[in-house]
Amino acid sequence: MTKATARAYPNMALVKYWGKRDPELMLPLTGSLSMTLDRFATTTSVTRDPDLGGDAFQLNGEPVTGDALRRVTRFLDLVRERSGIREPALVRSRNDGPTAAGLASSASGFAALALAASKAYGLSLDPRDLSRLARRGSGSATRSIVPGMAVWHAGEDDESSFAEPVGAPEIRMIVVVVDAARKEISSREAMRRTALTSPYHRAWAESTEQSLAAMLEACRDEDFTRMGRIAETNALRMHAAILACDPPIRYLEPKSLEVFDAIRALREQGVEVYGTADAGANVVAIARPEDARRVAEALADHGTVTEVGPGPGAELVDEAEADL
Ligand code: 2P0
Repeated sequence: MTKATARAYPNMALVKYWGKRDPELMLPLTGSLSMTLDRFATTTSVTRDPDLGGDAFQLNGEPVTGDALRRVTRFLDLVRERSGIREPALVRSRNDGPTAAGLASSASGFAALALAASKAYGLSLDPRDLSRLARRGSGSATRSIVPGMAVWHAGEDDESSFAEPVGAPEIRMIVVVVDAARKEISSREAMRRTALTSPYHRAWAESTEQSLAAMLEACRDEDFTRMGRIAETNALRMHAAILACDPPIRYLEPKSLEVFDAIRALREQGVEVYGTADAGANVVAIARPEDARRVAEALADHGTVTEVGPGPGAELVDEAEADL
C-alpha cells in the first residue's frame, strides 16, 4: 500500500505527563493517565510519492513549512528507517472543530500520523508498538492510540514505554474555553524550563508517581470521588511547579481560577465535580455522566462549554469520507 488514512482524538490527562527523562527517545519522567476524547478528531492521510523532492505537509488545506514540517519529516524518518522504504510522502491533515479548543492537537495529530504513516510504509504494528511510535512524535500522542482511559507506563527504555487501556468508571468532561488564543510558550519548552529551573521539579515527579499508583487503584475500585480528587490535586501541583520556573510561566488566568472556584461551589451544593487544566488557561471539569448537563449549564457563564466522553483509539478510515 502506498497510501493510508487514519483518525485519532485528543486526550485529557487525569495524571499529567510533565517532563522528559530522555528527550531523544521521548521517555517521560513519570507515567500518566488520560481519557481519549470523542470530539475534536484529527484525520491524516499519508501518500508515498517517489517524485516529490521531499516530504510535504498540508494542514486544513494549507501548506505548512518550517519547524512543523521538519517535525513531520523527523517522524517519517523513523518510519522509513523501520520499513527500509526511503520515499518521501505527502501528508494531509485536518483538525475538526475549533482549532484553539484548548485541547492538545499534537496528541491527536501524531497518533493519526503514526497509524497512517506506518500503514502507508507497509508496517503492521500492534497497538503497543504503534503507541511507542506515536510517543516519538509527541509524548501525549502515546495515549491517543488507546480508546477511553489509558495509562502510559513511563518504562525503562524504548521497549517498555507505551500506553494501554485501563478499566475505569465512565466519566464526562466539560471543557470550558476561557481563552481561545494560542499559548505563548509551548508545552515542550515549558517542560524543559521546569526541569532546569523549578525547585519543585523533583517533588512534582515524586508526587506524580504516587498519584498515578493511587489513581490506578481508584479506577480499579470504580471510586469516582478519589479519581476526581487525585486529578484536581495533580493538575494544580503541575501548575505550581510551572509557576516556580525562572523566568516564571503562568498558564492559568484569573478566569481559569474563577472556573475552579465555580467547580468548588458546585461541590458545596452537592454536585461532585472536579477540575483540571493543561498547559493553557482553559479548564476541564470532570463529572459523572448523570451530572454532566448540570455542570455544563453552571459553567456556561465562564466560557464556551463542550461536553465530551470517552472516544475511540486511532483507527484507519476510508479516504473518501475523510474530506481532506
Ligand atoms: C498531558 N500535557 O499529560 C500534559 C499535561 C500538557 C499538560 O502532554 O514535548 O505536547 O510533544 O511530548 O505531548 C503536552 O505535551 O509535549 C502534554 P511533547 P506534549 O497531557
